[in-house]
Amino acid sequence: MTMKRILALLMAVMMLTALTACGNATGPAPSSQAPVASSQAPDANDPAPAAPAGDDLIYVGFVQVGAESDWRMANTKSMQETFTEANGYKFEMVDAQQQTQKQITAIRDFIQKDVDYIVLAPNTEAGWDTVLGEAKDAGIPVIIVDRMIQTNDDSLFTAWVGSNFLQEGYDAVEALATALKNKGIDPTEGEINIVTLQGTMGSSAQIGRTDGFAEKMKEYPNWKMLDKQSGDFTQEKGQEVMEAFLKSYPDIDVVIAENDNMAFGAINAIKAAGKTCGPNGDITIVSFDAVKAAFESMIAGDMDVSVECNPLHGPRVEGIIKALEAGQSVDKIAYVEEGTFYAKDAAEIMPTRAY
Ligand code: GYE
Repeated sequence: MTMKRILALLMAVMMLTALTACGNATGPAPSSQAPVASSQAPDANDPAPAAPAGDDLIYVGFVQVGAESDWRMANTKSMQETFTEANGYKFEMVDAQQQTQKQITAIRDFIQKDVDYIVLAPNTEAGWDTVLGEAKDAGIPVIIVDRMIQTNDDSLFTAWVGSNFLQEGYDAVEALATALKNKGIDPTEGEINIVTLQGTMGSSAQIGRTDGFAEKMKEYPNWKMLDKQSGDFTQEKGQEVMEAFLKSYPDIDVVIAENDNMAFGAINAIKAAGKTCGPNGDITIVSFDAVKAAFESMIAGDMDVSVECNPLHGPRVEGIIKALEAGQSVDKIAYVEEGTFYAKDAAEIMPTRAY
């Protein structure tokens, strides 16, 4: 047990003794917004005694979006492999099945359990102020990972780490221009008909990718966005939406899939409709994430390009927690570096990929 924790425990015992002596357990709720954690002695109105002796684990409650995609599974794995008991953590994860309301309930449960840190991967951006205010009042630091929240009060979270989704949207425009050139098509010539399979509406990954693409594609006046619809980041819904698109639009040149799994669904739909896609096919497939299965799809000749989104946030979140435990300040906002991968390079790069 660390010295800090021995002291914390001692203080807690002293406070409890004092409490029992005067029998007064009322008083205002603690409202410390400083990113203090398990090492802090409990407030006098804390109902429970301090952690049992020998328990010096840092208690992390992780509110995950769901299990909708390969990206998400890699993200969950990264968190689980980082926050192990051997590394000094007690880790609990809630899979919110892509429901923001379930995430809000999960945060309230973690507040009840008095975790040391709440790590939140928000499903959608809006509506967090109340529940994060409750976490703040309870003195529990909130670290946001992956997608972002919308708020006017940035004291509601301690730090955020994730991807620059708007940049990814811009990158997808360049990715499409290059993918077209790679198959001998001049991206500035002729009408290029595009459909987009959007992610979960209202999530940062959807908003950034949709907006970034829309903004930058203005550089190509010959590109036409025929339609956009959400496939909720899943292969199944991606396939359904693509089937409907293929019925409505006989002349689709490009599919922008806001994640790899929806692209896999779209590819199935395209093949089932008797059409072709990929570097040697008629329909160009641009995707996001660049998970291993996307490399396989590029090697198989189905997908043209994937704009990378890195899910390995476990060690990044741990870095933030370690710094906070050591009383150091942390970056409020930290972006992850990302690249773009084309079918022609996929076989060579695939063995180096970590997810
Ligand atoms: O692109 C998608 C997942 O928020 C970056 O969520 C994440 C996205 C990712 O379902 O595959």
